[in-house]
Amino acid sequence: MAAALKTKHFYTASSVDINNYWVVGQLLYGHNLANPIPDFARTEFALILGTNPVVSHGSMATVGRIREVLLDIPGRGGRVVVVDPRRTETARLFEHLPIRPEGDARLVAGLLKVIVDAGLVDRARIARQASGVEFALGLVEDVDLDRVAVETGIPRATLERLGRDLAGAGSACVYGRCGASMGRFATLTKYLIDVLNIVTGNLDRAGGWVFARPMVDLELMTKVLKANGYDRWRTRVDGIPEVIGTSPWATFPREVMTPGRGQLRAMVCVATNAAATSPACNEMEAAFTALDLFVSLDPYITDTNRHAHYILPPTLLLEREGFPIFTQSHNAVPHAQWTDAAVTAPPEVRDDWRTLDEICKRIGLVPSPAPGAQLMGRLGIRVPPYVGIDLFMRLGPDGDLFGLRRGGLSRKKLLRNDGAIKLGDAPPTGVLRKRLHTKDKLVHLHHQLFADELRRLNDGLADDPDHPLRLFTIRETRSQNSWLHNIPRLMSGKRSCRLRMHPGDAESRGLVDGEQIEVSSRWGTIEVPVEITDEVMPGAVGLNQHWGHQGGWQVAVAAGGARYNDLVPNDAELLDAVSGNAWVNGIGVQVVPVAAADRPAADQLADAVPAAAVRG
Ligand SMILES: Nc1nc2c(c(=O)[nH]1)N[C@H]1C(S)=C(S)[C@@H](COP(=O)(O)OP(=O)(O)OC[C@H]3O[C@@H](n4cnc5c(=O)[nH]c(N)nc54)[C@H](O)[C@@H]3O)O[C@H]1N2
Ligand SMILES: Nc1nc2c(c(=O)[nH]1)N[C@H]1C(S)=C(S)[C@@H](COP(=O)(O)OP(=O)(O)OC[C@H]3O[C@@H](n4cnc5c(=O)[nH]c(N)nc54)[C@H](O)[C@@H]3O)O[C@H]1N2
Ligand SMILES: [Mo]
Repeated sequence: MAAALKTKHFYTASSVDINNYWVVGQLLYGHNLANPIPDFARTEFALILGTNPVVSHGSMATVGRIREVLLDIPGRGGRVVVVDPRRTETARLFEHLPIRPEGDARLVAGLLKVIVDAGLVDRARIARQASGVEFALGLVEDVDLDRVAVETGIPRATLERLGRDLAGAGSACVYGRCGASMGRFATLTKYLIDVLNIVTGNLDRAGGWVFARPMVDLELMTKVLKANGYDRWRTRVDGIPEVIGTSPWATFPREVMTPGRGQLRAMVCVATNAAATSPACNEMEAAFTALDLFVSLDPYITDTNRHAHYILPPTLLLEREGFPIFTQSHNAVPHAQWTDAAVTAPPEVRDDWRTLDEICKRIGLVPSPAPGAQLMGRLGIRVPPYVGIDLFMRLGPDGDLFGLRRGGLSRKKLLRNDGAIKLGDAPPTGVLRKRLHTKDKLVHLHHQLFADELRRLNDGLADDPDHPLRLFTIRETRSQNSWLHNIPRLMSGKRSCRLRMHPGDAESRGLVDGEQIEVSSRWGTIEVPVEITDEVMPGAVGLNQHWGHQGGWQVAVAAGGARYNDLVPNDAELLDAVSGNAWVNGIGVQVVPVAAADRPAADQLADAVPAAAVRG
């Protein structure tokens, strides 16, 4: 639909946490979606930064039973090192290396420096895989390891040992996700992580940094549709580079509020609660309220679409046919999946694609980027989106070639096979040249912008003395971002939104466990209770994501809590300038007890919650 509208006002949740991957994919491997995955099942050494897979089950790496797969690494004599400001559910099971939030770019640069200085880089091997190797290695020449130690909170000796161990491991993979992707240097961090995987000789090697074997080649599909790319145009108000044809959510409020040609006046939202999940919630809400037309496809009345003119109900996951089009690109065990509806949907709901198609019909659009579909659409033939996916799968390397290849994949065959077929035990290796989209079939490491980013990192990042604690997000097992908070069974037991703080930081502020506190950043203030725990490192504080709901979902609203993203800025100069990812983790906050005079008000607030729910 966005392609048919030829609009630049096309936004996705990836612009909060994944655009850095899309940019590095395009610059290094020649395609946004060409992103290697960690080969945990075969590795000797996994270094994981800013990810809590025991809770999240991984991201940009689709690994079934990921906890067991990781536990098997030390089980067979290998190591897993978890870099995280909090002793998470994952960190508890392995070696934990606490890091100050937003310290990752420096840590990875420091590890590279250690490895280069120790002469552990096999330059000849790497030159066969990549160009610009000297540029990449030269970047870390001036890195000061003592400064890295201060900025990361990781002692220099630990850093040096880690670098040498990583380079010396028979195979290793370095993997960074949300905690390493939602800061001002998200793309630089991701770039350095890939460089580290490459210069340690782990690219395209078993147990290293490998290319998954998907059921549908999304890289090819998006290429055919000319959808992939980076910086082909910039956003109207802030001048932020486009990433795979989309604009960052953080720029949305200014696109609505700033008059002029191209001003955003109407919005269709599919499956997002952006007012809560994107930076600067209040500005997001004001923008949604200011639209001439706001249509939301969502099963709930959420924080976001309570401002909508229309809310259209979708079939839900188990009520519709589906295939994991996005996550299948990162399958650690090659397989294909296509499942049928498991339960019958109520008659008044529709699949999201059908609702969009119906809207498009009424405004004379064919919602497809494919010229073939456009042509058929004009002849009155509407092609469901799965037809295109099935076509690509059937013509793909494992496809049935419309009957020419016996036992090959098709939608029909998968549906007949209980929805899934395994295609192999592990991702293929030795496929680099085949998988690269660059003309010379080399990984391109030379990009001046990363040198500029590193300089920006070294010059900037002064701590704000008024907001000395660094805030980071806590994702929960029984939530899916913002939207499982309305299910009574998932909300049962001891669940609450609270700020986790180290005992030393609490003591210096005179805070007691459980007391109501005020958390403020330069951009906002919220109130929550504090939990004092040495799970969190000194100087950092952790807060659940996406509580403090408003809207018609009464259980969610009654759960109370506060919105993390009220504290988060959306200023253009505070985003990751390269990708537009938001600065969510590592923002400076101050914490004080709720003033004695305010206490009755806070109590009243608690009493008022059920009333708010009823109003909703
Ligand atoms: N149960 C559950 N599963 C989910 C989701 C969910 O909400 N609930 N969401 C899904 C989605 S959309 C995604 S993208 C994935 C995300 O999957 P993950 O990336 O594994 O997600 P998180 O649990 O947020 O892990 C981020 C970790 O980074 C740490 N961290 C924060 N700041 C920093 C930092 O500056 N440096 C470092 N090194 N660490 C830091 C946090 O303490 C946290 O443990 O999970 C998916 N799976
Ligand atoms: N502070 C902070 N902010 C973050 C993050 C963080 O770690 N910390 N994480 C970021 C990340 S990784 C992400 S991915 C974003 C997520 O941001 P969003 O995608 O905006 O968040 P969700 O809560 O997943 O919203 C999903 C919406 O889809 C609806 N829905 C569920 N099923 C269906 C369906 O079948 N059809 C339709 N039409 N709607 C459906 C749900 O009711 C819900 O309203 O948040 C980001 N924001
Ligand atoms: Mo995400």
